Amino acid sequence: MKKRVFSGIKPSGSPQLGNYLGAIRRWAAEQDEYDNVFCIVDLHAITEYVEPAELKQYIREQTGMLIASGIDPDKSILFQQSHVHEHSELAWILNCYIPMGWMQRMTQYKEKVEEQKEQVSVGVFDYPSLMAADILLYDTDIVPVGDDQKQHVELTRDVAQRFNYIYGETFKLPEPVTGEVGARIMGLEDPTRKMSKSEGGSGQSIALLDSENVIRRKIMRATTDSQRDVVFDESRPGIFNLLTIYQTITGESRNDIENRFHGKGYGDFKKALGEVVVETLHQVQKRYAEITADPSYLESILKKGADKATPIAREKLAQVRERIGLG
Ligand code: AQP
Repeated sequence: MKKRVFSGIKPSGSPQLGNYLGAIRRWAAEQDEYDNVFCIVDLHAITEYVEPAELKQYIREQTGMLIASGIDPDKSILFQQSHVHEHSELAWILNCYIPMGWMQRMTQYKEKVEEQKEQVSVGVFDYPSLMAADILLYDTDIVPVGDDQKQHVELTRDVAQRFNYIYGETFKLPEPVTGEVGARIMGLEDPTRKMSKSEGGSGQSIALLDSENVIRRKIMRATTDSQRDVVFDESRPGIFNLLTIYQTITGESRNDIENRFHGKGYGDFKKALGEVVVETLHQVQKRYAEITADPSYLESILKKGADKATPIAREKLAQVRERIGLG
């Protein structure tokens, strides 16, 4: 029996290089090793306002990009979260077993509160409960996450344990797994903040659909420092991040990369990095254009995915309802 992996991606913007290097590329590479469930988590995307037309477009982009990056919808389950209503229902049930204090400790929530104060939505607060439902519905063994999401998987384990303790063995406890290199790609303008979709239009993020020239320009303008040596030095976050991107894509060792650019300046390195990124994304973009040429193709993939996910989710939810006396 292969281990089951649940991976979610939020259609809150156009997918960006951090999503690709930290997550999607690895999901595709490890696809045959596991029994995979890939979910376009649209209910998570609406925790912050997104224009309806844009949301639809982002759902298409995420789905298309997963397939263009090598996810095979015949081998794996690939579906849209809101098409399987059991996610919302289990999230509500889990809410009733999660103490407020656990949720208040979530770093992502605390960061949003810093930015948005009392305007932060209840959905943002409750995000980890919905994420726990996503994972637990499918008896997930492994959740591959960037290190920013690890805390949410820990909370998932905690609530599963609490439920199992009260009602008997119901949920499998998932393990979070983070890749070592590329687990956190930082922004190009401000390398102290992570690259994210919501900043796709700026120089901070490289969108997977950016043109070759835009990619090169964003990299050439990336923030570095006043030094010259192209070395992995964590105290210089700009160049360190660019080198990490280079290392993640090429798979070369830190030593080899430093030797290659020894005696050269940041300009030469950035040019080389631009080419490496363009080359990688070119293949994905080409495939994406082919997939999206037929407007109904992605819809049919998501429909088939929901048809595969629903019976699994329905069975688990029925068991939960039975256990708590709602069945
Ligand atoms: N900068 C990043 N470096 C490495 N991995 C990243 N991931 C996201 N950003 C980086 C990983 O991509 C997967 C899908 O992420 P998500 O869409 O579910 O949520 P997110 O982490 O909130 O992504 P964004 O791009 O930062 O979106 P916004 O701007 O909407 O918040 C996850 O495995 C994530 O760790």
